[in-house]
Amino acid sequence: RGATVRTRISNHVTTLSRPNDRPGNDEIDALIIDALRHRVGKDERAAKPHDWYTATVYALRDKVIDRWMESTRRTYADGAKRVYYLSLEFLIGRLLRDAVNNLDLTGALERALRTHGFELAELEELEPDAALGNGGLGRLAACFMESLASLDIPAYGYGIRYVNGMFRQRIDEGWQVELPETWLSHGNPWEFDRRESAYRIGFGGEVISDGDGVEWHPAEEVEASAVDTPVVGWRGARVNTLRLWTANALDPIKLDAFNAGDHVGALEGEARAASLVRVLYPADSHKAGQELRLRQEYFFSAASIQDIIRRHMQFHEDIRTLPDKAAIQLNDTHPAVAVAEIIRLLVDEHGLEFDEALDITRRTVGYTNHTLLPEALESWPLPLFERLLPRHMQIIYALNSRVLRDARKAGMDDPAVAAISLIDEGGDRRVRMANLAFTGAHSVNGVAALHTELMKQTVFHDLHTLYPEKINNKTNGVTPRRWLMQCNPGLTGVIRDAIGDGFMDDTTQLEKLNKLAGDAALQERIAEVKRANKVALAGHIKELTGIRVDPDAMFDVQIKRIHEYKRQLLNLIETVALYDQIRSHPEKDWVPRVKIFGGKAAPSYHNAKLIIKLANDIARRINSDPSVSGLLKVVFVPNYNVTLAERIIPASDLSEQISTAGMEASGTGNMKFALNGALTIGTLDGANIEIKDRVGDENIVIFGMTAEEVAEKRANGYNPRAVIEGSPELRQAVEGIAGGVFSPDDKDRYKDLMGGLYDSDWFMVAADFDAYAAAQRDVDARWRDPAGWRKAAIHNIANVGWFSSDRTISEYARDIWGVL
Ligand code: T68
Repeated sequence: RGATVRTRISNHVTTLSRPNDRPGNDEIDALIIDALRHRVGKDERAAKPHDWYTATVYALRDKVIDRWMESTRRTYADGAKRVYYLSLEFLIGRLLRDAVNNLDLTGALERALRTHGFELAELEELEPDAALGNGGLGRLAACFMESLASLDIPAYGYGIRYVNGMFRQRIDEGWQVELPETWLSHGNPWEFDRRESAYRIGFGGEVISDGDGVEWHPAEEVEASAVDTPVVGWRGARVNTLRLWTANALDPIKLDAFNAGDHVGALEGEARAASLVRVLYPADSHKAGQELRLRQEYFFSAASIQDIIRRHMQFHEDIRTLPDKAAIQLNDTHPAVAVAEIIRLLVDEHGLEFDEALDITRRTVGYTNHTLLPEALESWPLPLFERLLPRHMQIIYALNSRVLRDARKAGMDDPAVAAISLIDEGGDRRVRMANLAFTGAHSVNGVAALHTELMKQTVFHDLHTLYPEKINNKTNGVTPRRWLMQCNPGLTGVIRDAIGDGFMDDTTQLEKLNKLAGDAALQERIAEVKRANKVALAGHIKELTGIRVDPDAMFDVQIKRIHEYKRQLLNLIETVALYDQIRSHPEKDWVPRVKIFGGKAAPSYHNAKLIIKLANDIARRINSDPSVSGLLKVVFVPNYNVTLAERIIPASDLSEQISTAGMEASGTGNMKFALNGALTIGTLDGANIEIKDRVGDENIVIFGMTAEEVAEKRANGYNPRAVIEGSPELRQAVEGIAGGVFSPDDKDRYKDLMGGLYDSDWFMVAADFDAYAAAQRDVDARWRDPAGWRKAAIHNIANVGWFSSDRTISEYARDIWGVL
């Protein structure tokens, strides 16, 4: 059952659905002009487009503030439990359209701006894309914030206000070049500085225990200060807060040093503080490992926990009622040190016994796991951890001794006990953050059904045996406001005409489209919208890359972080194989395709960067070969981000979700594509499985090994060389790439990359190749039957309403947080 977003809006809240509540042009216009004059400081004639953009945001913010305060007052008055979502990443993208749409002000604002000669869409382009995240994990946090507000659940998101978020990607001669993205360079009109909400965060130093207790005397301290951004729910249901921490030195300038002539040393404290919030670590699904990263983790976790406890004590006075009033969700292990921080505050500052503190902590905390990849599981060298956080280290030992005691009591053997331990004793001793999060939480959830099962069988096997009630599944979702209504107004309009607007409050109502899937008129209208979106994207691609693509060709899209397990390489090799086939059999009835790739590689991830270069090398060769022109084009879109996704997804025909089975925890792009009427070609991995179950086997193209088969093949010895040699198409493509067909300027460029396929092929590219190629020919066959394709597209739209993040959040609220 889907969540209906309006059911919880209490009577005294005005929803914006009533027409008389909508401000006319005059009100919003007056707010904009006032902001332009008094806050931007420009008069209408002197104002530049950017000034109008800023004034528009200020005007909207003013409309939001009353609701924001009202939401807060209501929560205090009800004494309601709050949700705190701790995440080192929030990949928010632009906020203007989100706020306008959720406040139902689109029409009024468009009219107001037109009287000054501006289009809303034009001003939207001036907003920087806030990329305080890497990929899926960060974008999920942003969708969750929007759904929490839409479901009228009191919530705070807590994170870091990075000065430089995700880097900007430039493609130079086909290579990725990373540039700093300066999203704050023109100021950020959405945010509110909360200097009064500031906390001291300590690092290092020593722990002194005497008869009365324990005192931690940090060697250094910085101040964390809050910067708030309002998050508006659908129809203005509620406005929640995204609270991002920035850092200041306690002593911004050491005057004695300055006066003594040490002008740089005098500012060192400020520089150290600034470095904490300077950059987002750009490695997705990979641990960062540097000391600064651990400092960032503790900095934001400690500030958030202090803020949560201060708020609790202010209104409820008794720390023991914390679990009744606060639910803290850890987005992966990045905030796992919060477990130790809560216990520390309860024991050292509130005078509780350790066991009671642990019980309160566990009842308050939930942990979400997003990956099983061993290279992504965080652990910190014990000496580093102890040097930076000596008191937390003691607390982790105390927690560990209780956990190990439980394990022994349960009769577990040595290997099981070693696997459960919070300390990895193999080699250099390390603190295992996943084990800390697991043992410090009452709930541990995976993000798709398969992923949750694999958690139980693999990384958390022994912890699950010891604490079988903790692991639960919460399949991911995406917000339909951003990922359907805002990014695809054309499709939204057609759906509305077909089934009414109930789906806007409950996306499971999209199911009403199922019985219209065969309706030729509806198929036609949806196809027209898709074509218009493709024409717009083609124009954008021309602008970005200079490449001309045909909007009538199939747009076949793989956009996501570049990672070997996501297998962009499988797609690229198949592209080369197709290219070879078209040239050998020009007489065949080939389906014209545009292969679109986009995504960033972690700067230190050699193979991922090489895959980007390969995509660009393949594109250059194929796009300039007249023998396939009109049949095959390859595009690598630079600087893939949320804003680009909003343009590409509504214009896509085919969604590539082809990870090695068992490796993609869920995927969320897969949901966005299906919601916008693309068909999926995918493996039985992550949420693809659940998408297949909902859209039906005949409306999705599944290929390749299952997770079980992958595990089996890895265990029983897999010979990729034999596989490559046994598949003529694969062999020709791999040999071509390895031999320099696509890199005449450096014939050996891809020798090692291809060599890796022959030698180990961990990601099973070769093993799945023939199945993938066959599935692509099946896609061709479907495309040749336009009515069949369109019908399948409608069934996709109709049946993925369940993947709304409103549904996901309702499940967290009910099962983990106890707030619904
Ligand atoms: C993603 N994880 C999963 N991690 O890969 C994806 N990691 O399957 C899932 O849909 C998504 O989470 C949401 O659940 C990530 O995006 C990271 O970005 C990351 C960042 C830093 C360190 C480790």
